[in-house]
Order: sequence, then structure tokens, then C-alpha cells
Amino acid sequence: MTKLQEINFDGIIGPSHNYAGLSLGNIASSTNAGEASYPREASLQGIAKMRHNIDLGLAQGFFMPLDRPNIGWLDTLGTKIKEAEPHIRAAAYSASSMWAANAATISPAPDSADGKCHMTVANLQTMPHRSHEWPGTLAQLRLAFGHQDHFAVHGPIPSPFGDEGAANHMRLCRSHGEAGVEIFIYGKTGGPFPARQHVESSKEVARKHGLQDDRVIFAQQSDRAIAAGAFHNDVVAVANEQVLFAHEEAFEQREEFYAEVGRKFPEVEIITVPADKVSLADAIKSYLFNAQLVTLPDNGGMALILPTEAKETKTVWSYLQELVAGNSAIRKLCPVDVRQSMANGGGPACLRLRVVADPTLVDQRFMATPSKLDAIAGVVERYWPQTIMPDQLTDAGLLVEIQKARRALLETCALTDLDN
Ligand code: SUG
Repeated sequence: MTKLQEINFDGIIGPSHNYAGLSLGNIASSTNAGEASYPREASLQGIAKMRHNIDLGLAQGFFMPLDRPNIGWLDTLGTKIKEAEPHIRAAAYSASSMWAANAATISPAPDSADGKCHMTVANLQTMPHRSHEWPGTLAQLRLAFGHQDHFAVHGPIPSPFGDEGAANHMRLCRSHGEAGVEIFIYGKTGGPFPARQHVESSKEVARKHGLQDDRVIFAQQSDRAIAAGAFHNDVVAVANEQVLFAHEEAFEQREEFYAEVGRKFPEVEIITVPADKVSLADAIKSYLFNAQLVTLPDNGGMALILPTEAKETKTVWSYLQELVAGNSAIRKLCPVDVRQSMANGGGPACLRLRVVADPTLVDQRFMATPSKLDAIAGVVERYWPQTIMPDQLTDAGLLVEIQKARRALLETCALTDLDN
């Protein structure tokens, strides 16, 4: 008998973390382009978030940073790190795999026809710097979830359909281990910014995962939200068990969508944040919805693991105070400092991939414990660069330092086979 549980796998923030302004439509990425980054501090912030969640009693795992700069990818483009055009060089260096919510889409075992947990690695094809993540991510998923009686790991959706993984996917269920209704949110092209999730991809993922039609919903993200900087659905909505927590302007046809949710999952508790209390701009600036909405053990209700920016945004914090004082399922607010990631548009929820599975079936090297996190933090403190300016990416010394740092981490976690 397997014991299903939600496990959050965080992407460890890699040693090449920098601000290159690579993501059109992601306001933080554009605003901070060219700033100095602090990879060591960034990574320690991510580790502190994992520690915090373990302390709450939640199951925690992690993924290794990918090998950057991606020399093989530059090779396929017929160039080398020194000669590459600056934006291509920056794309090769990007530490963007830290945002594990974009690693894959996950359908837990109770939802699928064959009773396996299905995962499809995201192709991330819209943004050049993210388009070369999937082979490294796929290798990691195949290793972590290699138990083929329980997991089915699928390759990427083929071009030209964009797929950005779990950031555009929500699941409603009575409890994580029971069958749920899966919601796929897609965008339509035509606005000022790219719509990264295409409906064709969402449908293909649902088919490959063996989901039943009456337990799947496809809904369009509002054009307005994308134009305001919500480049993924998880910037304006989040779900956990029976709760859907969303901004009033998150979805294109809100009433129709809510009606379908109510039909397919009558137990749903929808919490809509009205635009006259929290504007779309404040929601996006504060990353209110990029919180991890989690169920606390021992009937502790639900908690929102929020970025500290949510506390600093007046409208957002007063809304949240009201929310937890009321009688919704959300009882606790936990601000965490992930500012280095936030400055590239990645909040607490972006940094993690939720997998409902029996933790004992996962390759234990990917499961976090306090002492393992201490060891990882030790490697980060010793090897991660303290700071990187984007114009330093031509520096051969930095390249060697970054490669050495990642290698030290793989060795500490006994995961050197990832590079074989
Ligand atoms: O894809 N930022 C990421 C942020 C991803 C956030 N993930 C979720 N919402 N789930 C992106 O836009 C910026 C990189 C740079 O500009 O250097 C970046 O890739």
C-alpha cells in the first residue's frame, strides 16, 4: 500500500544566477536587467524556504541546478561562449531551471487511467533561455522518479506548441491522495506579450496522462492578466485541495469557468480577490498568488507561504489579514524572503514542483532533510559566486568557478550520475 503525500521539489538556485532581462512580459526580469545578482545569497534564501517548510511538517525534495553555461546548446547554434552574441551567451548561462514549477506537469496516480503518477517535462519553447532546459530536467525526472511501476515520465510536447508545465496547472481534490479535477490554463496570442502556454499542449498533456474528460477543465487566462505581467497562471491563481484562490481578473470567462468547476468539483471553495481591494498591478507586484498554498499537518488548516513583498504591499497585506480572520480554509500567513529570485519574477511557488507520491518511492537522493540542507548550504557558502554582473559572463574565470560549484554540489548529494 503506498501512502500518497504532496511533496514540494524546489529547484536549488544555481551558481550562475544573474539578471539578464531575458523574459519579455515578466516585469521583474525586465526591470532588473543589468543589475548585480547575488547567487550565494539567492541560493541560501531558497534553502531557508525549504527548511521553513520542513519545519511546518511538509515533505520536501529538491532538484539540482543544470550544467551552465550550456556549452552543448551553444554548439548546436554554431557558437562558443566567448564569441556568442550577448543575449545568446546570457541564455546559455541562465539559472532559470530554479523555477521548478516550470519543470513539468504532474498528474498524480489517482487521476490517471493506469494508476501511475504521470509527468510531462515542459518544453519551455517560448523563451530561448528556457528552451534548452528540458533535456537536463528530463534526465533528472527520470532519475528521481525512476520507479516505473509507479511513475510514467514523458518527453516534451513537440513544437510549435508551447508548454510551461505546472505553473499553468491546478488540481482540486478532497485530499491529495484522492482523485482530483485537473485544471489547465492556457493563453491566447495577440497581446503585447507572448502567451507561453498553448491550449494544444494542455490538451496533449491531459491525453498522455490518461485523464478522464469529466475530471479535466481547460480555461483561458485573461488577456488582461498576461498584458499586466502575469506570464504564467500561477502569478494570479493558486489551488490546493478544495480551495481555488484567484484574482478577479485571472480568467477570461470567469463565470463560465467557475460554473464548470462547480459542476465537476461541487466541494470547491473559491476565494476570489476583488480588483477593488487588490488591483491586478498590486497582485503582480507583490506575487500574492505565487504563494505556496499548503495543507498543514494535524488538521492545522491551510497556510500561504508568501513572498515578503506581499507583506510590504499595503492593499495585499490588509486583504490577507481580513482573509485569515474570517472563516476560510486559509488560516496562516508565512512570509519568506526569496528576493533574489523575485527580482527575476520567481516567487515561492515558482521555485517548487508539487508531486503527489509516496516519498519512499522517490530516489532518496532528491529528498531533503535538515542535515542534507545543512550540507547543501555548506557547499553554497563555499563555492557559489557572491555576485555576478551580466557583463562578467565573458569572464573565463567565472565559468570555471560556476562549473566547479555545481560539481561540488553533485558530489555532496551523490548525484554525479546526472552528468553521465
Ligand atoms: O520564466 N524568469 C522566469 C520566472 C519563472 C517564474 N515561474 C513561475 N511563474 N512559475 C521566467 O520568466 C528571468 C531570467 C532573466 O531575465 O535573467 C526568468 O527566466
